[in-house]
Amino acid sequence: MLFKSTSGRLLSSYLRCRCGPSVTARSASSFEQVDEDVPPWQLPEEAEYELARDLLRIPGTSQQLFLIQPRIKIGPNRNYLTTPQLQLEENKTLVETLGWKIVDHIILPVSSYDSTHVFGRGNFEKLQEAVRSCRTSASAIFFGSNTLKKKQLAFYRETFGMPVFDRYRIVLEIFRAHAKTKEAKLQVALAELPYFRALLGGIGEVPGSSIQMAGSGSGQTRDLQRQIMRDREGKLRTALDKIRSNRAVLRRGRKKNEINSVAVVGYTNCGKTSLIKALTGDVTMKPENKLFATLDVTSHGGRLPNSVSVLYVDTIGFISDIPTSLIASFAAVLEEIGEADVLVHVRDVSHPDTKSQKETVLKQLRELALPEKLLNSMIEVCNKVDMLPEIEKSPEKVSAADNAIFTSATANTGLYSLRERIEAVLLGNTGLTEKQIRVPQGGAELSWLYREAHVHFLEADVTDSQFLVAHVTISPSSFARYIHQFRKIQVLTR
Ligand SMILES: Nc1nc2c(ncn2[C@@H]2O[C@H](COP(=O)(O)OP(=O)(O)OP(=O)(O)O)[C@@H](O)[C@H]2O)c(=O)[nH]1
Ligand SMILES: [Mg+2]
Repeated sequence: MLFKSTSGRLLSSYLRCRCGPSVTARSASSFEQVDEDVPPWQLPEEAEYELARDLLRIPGTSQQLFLIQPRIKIGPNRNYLTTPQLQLEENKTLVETLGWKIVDHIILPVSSYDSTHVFGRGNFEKLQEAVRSCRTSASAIFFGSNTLKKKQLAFYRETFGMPVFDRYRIVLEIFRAHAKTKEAKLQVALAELPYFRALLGGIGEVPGSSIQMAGSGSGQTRDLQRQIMRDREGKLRTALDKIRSNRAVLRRGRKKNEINSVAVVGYTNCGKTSLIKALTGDVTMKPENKLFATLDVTSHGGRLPNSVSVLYVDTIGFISDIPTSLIASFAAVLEEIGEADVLVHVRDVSHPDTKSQKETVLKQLRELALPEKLLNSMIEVCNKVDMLPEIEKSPEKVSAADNAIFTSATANTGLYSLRERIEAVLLGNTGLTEKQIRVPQGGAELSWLYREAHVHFLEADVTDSQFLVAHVTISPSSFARYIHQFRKIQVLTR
């Protein structure tokens, strides 16, 4: 209740500023509640968010959910790689990640996602019966698939008289709960807007809310709601643009200094953070056994066998049955993945749904329109092999590419092979080459190479003790500069 009156007060404040005196409130009390400490021209970000939630009647507290798990029997939406039982398990994990509970569930065959009921008459009656029997324990309905249409949400809410969450909403709630940095919070807020906007039109009047205006009708209320969303989007984008331009500066610096990056992607909870931690020894990284533990794009320095330094980029996990636009709204992820030199796709091959998870990631990556070269050279990593029985540890058994690398991030196995593969792909994608260059002992050439290239090791030149042979990895542009500066060089291998 406190929640509602806060929102009512803030909306009133907002109305005064945006609409001037021509818009009046039906309920004088909502205006009387205006807190003069809140400047009418500026809503605090959190309050605006709460307002949006209030408009949609999305409860903020912990929920006891009745889960409806749809089962698609035929048609293009049927996923033959998974089962309703596995989808149900994942939905339970999503809910538990929030600290909420599933009190009961039902698996029902879908009649049509285009119809309001979604299920056929007989199944719908079964559903009504099941919800009725757990009426006292359930506080909300969780429709365990994708995004419900406005009319479907409204219908289910009215039929069962409780809030209804779809899968998109649950994932957004998790994002919100896990976002720690300012950038992540802003991106989550931005990701929510299309969802709110899509639903607003279907809501009209907000029963039980103080948000009702005299003579305005639902159309005007909706216009105002949309205006609030537009204003919020503008503010969020401006704030994000600032952060993004800082990131771009950092990336340009990295490119200038020829620091290569390796983007690590994969289904949520597959072990991306753990793998980067194992590859880099970065003890500050905190892998967690929960979905969407990572919501910030972070970079971690590591070295390849040829001693080339790279930055491993940790990213947000993918998940099935969610519009790709959700990930796409995390522009930082896209920018970092798109500009990476190597893409590593990590899989949890111990997961019963590993094949379907792989397809989800590949499909969503394709939708993100990443550079062809990056996608075609992507390295598949089959992680968590320590959890697999010996007999299952082969590419065919886990539907992996023949050249996939098998790792255990926690038992530190397969890491050297992975580094070697990253090195090979990096050389192929960037034009970096390995060379042996003859340099005078103690000369400027060697210092230059140490500064501008990656020197693996030096050996004595058997033909002349005044010289050394430097084994280096060098980019085409650095090599051109080296030739320009030290014209009398001798390159032994190319
Ligand atoms: N047994 C085993 N567990 C692993 C392995 N790699 C990761 N884990 C565990 O899997 C869980 C998830 O690991 P994370 O590294 O956080 O996974 P993630 O892909 O970064 O997850 P999100 O950021 O949530 O998408 C943690 O409990 C890890 O300890 C592995 O190779 N073997
Ligand atoms: Mg992670």
